[in-house]
Amino acid sequence: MTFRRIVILTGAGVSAESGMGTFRDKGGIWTRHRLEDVATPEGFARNPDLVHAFYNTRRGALKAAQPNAAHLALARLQRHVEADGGDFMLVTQNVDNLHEKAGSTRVVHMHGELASALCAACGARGYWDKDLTGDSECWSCGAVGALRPDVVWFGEMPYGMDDIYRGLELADLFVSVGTSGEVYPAAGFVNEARLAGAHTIELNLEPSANVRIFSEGRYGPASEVVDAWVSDLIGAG
Ligand code: BV8
Repeated sequence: MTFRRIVILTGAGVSAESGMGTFRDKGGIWTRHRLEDVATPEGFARNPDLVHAFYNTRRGALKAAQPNAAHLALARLQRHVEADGGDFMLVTQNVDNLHEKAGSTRVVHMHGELASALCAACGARGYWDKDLTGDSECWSCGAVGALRPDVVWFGEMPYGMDDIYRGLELADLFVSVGTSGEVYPAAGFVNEARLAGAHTIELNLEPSANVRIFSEGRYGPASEVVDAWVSDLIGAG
């Protein structure tokens, strides 16, 4: 079965073996930080220094983090599909840059990126790889103290939704990798894809909340399962 229009959705599980934490596993990020305090606009308004520290720590970990075999396999799949004239869209809930480090291009970061800052005063968004503090100055408008992490918090509109829904409408294959299926609207994408007639596959450490919606599932560490699935689909790289 050859697929010509593929949409991939990844979550924290694809980066787990690269040392970036997941959120809802044992010892996960939401077991050590209250989501309400560090991943909502209200939490940022209440205590910006706490939120800056939370994201500065994760941004600081980016430099040393390396992509794993799952990221590399997805980049290989994109090259193969596009060389064959097919369409490939990689949507990630992750704010790390490991897909890019693995060679993926045009990655849709629906929840934003650690290596980007957003100015609440002028709306500028741009590359930022240092710590953000209340004294950081906007490169565009010069405002001091208006810069925030360019990530999508709970209650905020994810990025790229129009492009994502268009991709799901046209997809003949939707693959979800390393996500618990707990956060919307990402957790609803498999339904959109099914309605469009796409074949749907879940590649995860264990069955997610959405397991019954998928046509097919393969379970185990992403570095093994994703690499094996891509090799089965297009041959070993
Ligand atoms: C919004 C910020 C309006 C950056 C994050 C219904 C419809 C619409 C909205 C809602 C709804 N119901 C509730 C809502 C509101 C809310 C929501 O979903 N709440 C949840 C808690 C119920 N959603 C929102 O507020 C969203 N905005 O709705 O706007 C709107 C409405 C409609 C249409 C458009 C807009 C905004 C959500 C974004 C919040 N920001 N992150 C950051 O700090 O990172 S979300 C947070 O959870 C993370 O960013 C992460 O991306 C996301 C999802 O988590 P996962 O990636 O799945 O990670 P998790 O730890 O949960 O799971 C890891 C998985 O990996 C597990 O399955 C595990 O088994 C597996 N795994 C582990 N190790 C491995 C592995 N797999 C393979 N290999 C391994 N080695």
